[in-house]
Amino acid sequence: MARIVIVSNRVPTPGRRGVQPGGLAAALGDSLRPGTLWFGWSGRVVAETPTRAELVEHRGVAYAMIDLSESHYRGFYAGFANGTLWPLLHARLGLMEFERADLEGYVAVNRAFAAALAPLLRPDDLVWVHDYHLIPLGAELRALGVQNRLGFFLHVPFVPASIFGVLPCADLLLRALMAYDLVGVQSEQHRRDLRNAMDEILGARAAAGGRIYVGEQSTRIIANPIGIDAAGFTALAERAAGRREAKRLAESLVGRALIIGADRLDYSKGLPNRFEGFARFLHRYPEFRQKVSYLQVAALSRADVKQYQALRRELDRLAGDINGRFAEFDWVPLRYMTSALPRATLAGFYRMARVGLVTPLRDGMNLVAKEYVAAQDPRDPGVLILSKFAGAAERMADALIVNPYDADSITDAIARALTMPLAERQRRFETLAHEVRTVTAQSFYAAFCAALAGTPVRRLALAEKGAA
Ligand code: GDG
Repeated sequence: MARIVIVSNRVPTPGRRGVQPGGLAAALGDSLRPGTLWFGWSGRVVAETPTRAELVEHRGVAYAMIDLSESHYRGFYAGFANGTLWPLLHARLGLMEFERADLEGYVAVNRAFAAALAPLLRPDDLVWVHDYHLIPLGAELRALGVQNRLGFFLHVPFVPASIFGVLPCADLLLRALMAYDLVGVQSEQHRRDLRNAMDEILGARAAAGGRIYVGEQSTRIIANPIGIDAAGFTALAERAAGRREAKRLAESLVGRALIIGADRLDYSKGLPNRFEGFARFLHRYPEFRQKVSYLQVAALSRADVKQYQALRRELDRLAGDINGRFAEFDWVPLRYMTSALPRATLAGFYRMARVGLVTPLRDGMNLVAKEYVAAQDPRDPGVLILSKFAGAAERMADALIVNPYDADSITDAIARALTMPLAERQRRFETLAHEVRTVTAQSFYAAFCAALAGTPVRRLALAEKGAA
């Protein structure tokens, strides 16, 4: 079998899983096989970006990590990736900033990644590049003569062509995607949006087998939803429910129903809207006061990007408002924390929660929705409240689906979840659990690798070989 080479912006610190929040590392970490090479940024910022990666091996997996210079880090990571592309792809044009210098930094880092990765590649490797930080990487590898099959997966949503076209370099990025043999996105809707953007912005032509052409280059776009290690997560939650932290939380609840949310502190996750929905719940359904506790874990993320600092201030204020308005001397309705919990502790807390609140304004998939379901006790399952704008909603219609822009829809869903009869909770849980056990981290990984292995060898590469 061909070696799989994973490339992502951040390489998880080998042997240190479980504390860092973030969907990509969680899902890929669950599927890694010995023999795999994982390449990416070390997380270190140094004086100058080196030309070679540092290699570390852990449990048969090779990790190749490269440091970044301060200016590369700023332009690439804080600038173009998280100041331009992240808001754009989450349809938040008002938060998007564009600077040509940042784009240059973005391309320069992709070039540096390609130069450090190319010498590590073997001819048969399947190279699988992840996420919006690395869109140009494939084209940079091709420019160095790399002929391997190259795949790309976008973990975040794609947007309609008219929104993507706002980006001054929209055509450059779409053309860069054409350097890959296979492009995966999370949902059918994102696939349609990307296909339309290829048509409208690049004038792509459809060909046999679902492939599209732009000039001589061809690729295929597939919807390949990501999942979690469902069996592993259920076992983790079962074990964690008996541990000290779960007992401490249960004691602190004194019989109140737990509502839980766990997200990176990110504006795509709709936390202010969720807090507003909860505040209205306490206002409109006063009979539930004293009867519920809402725990929101909002682990700090990208704290050096200014939009994230503003969001944090806003949430601090909203949390203070809610508790100031509704708390009583022996009851605090909202418990809001910005530090991350260990993964096992979180799993145990999900299992105790009567309601899981997952209300992003837009999300590629959202793994918390799947983790919450996997953690439930089938005999007495909790209820998932899920935003219609999470990729997860496409296949999880048995959650209580809400529009997070309408705070009252969150309010009503909380009330409905808290009063839902056991039989209905069980029925909904069964179909959701079936989905979570069917589309897993492992099935995601295997399906993408099989589809990539099945793509034809590049026509361009063959022509080049023939010419040599
Ligand atoms: C991107 C896309 C897509 C959260 N708080 C803590 C913690 N977490 C973990 C969760 C989950 C992960 O972080 C978050 O994953 P999501 O999928 O919800 O979101 P993103 O980080 O935005 O991920 C997303 C994903 O990529 C995969 O393709 O689904 O749409 O945006 O695993 O449990 N983990 C720990 N402590 C916390 O406090 N340990």
